[in-house]
Amino acid sequence: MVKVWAFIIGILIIIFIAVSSMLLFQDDTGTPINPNTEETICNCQEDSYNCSDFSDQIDAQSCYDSCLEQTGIDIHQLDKDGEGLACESLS
Ligand SMILES: [Ca+2]
Repeated sequence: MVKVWAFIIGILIIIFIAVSSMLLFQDDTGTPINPNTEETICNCQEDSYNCSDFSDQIDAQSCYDSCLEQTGIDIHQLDKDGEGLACESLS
C-alpha cells in the first residue's frame, strides 16, 4: 500500500514539474518562448545591411518586407533589380 502511494505522489510531482516548466516558458500572451531562438532584429532606420549579412534568402526577404512596410523604400537595397525578391543570390 505504501508503494502505491509513493507511486501516486511521484506521478503528481512529475505532473507539477511539467506544468510549472510549461508556464515558465510562456510570455504574457501565452505564446511559448523558445529560449534558443533569437528574434531577428531588422533595423529599418538606415542602410545597414547587405545580402551577406543574412544567413538565407528567407531572412533577407523578411527584413526587406518589414522595412518596405515601415519606410516605403528598399532602404538596404536588398532588391537591386526591384522585382520584389530580396537577395536572390542567397536562395
Ligand atoms: Ca531582386
